[in-house]
Amino acid sequence: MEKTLFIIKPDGVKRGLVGEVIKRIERRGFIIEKLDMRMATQELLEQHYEALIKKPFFPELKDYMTSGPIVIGVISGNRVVSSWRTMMGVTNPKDALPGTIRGDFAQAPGEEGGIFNIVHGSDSTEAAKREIAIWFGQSNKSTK
Ligand code: DAT
Ligand code: MG
Repeated sequence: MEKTLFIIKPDGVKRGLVGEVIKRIERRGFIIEKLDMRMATQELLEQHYEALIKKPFFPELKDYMTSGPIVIGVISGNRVVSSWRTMMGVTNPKDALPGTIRGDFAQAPGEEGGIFNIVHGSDSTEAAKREIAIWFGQSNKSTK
């Protein structure tokens, strides 16, 4: 069964959207395999967003992702990687369709620039395997 990594980012947790996001996952019939609330670390974010480290917005992205606890998990189901991406909506909430999580709950970047888009999902099955190993591998089973 295909698996993907999802994250409810600090803005999603602060705004009380954990239940809303989990409800959508369960309503769709996906199975929650793992679920944890924790603080992201700089080290894990640098591995997770490896491809973005050189981008000008990376420092801001790290600040955002460490601004509060995240809820992180693994879900499984048929074609869950692409289905979850569709459920999230596109990266910039300005373009995310109503009905998607980003389109229903997030706004276009403001003057300050950052994209606060509530959720993360792996963008391919390879990325899912890599990201699950980063966050739930031997050395990171739990922060507790
Ligand atoms: P996604 O989260 O849709 O997979 P991504 O992997 O390209 O998008 O980028 C990861 C996160 O980085 C994204 O959710 C928000 C932030 N980000 C991406 N592009 C950005 C930009 N141009 N300015 C500011 N933040 C950006
Ligand atoms: Mg991505």
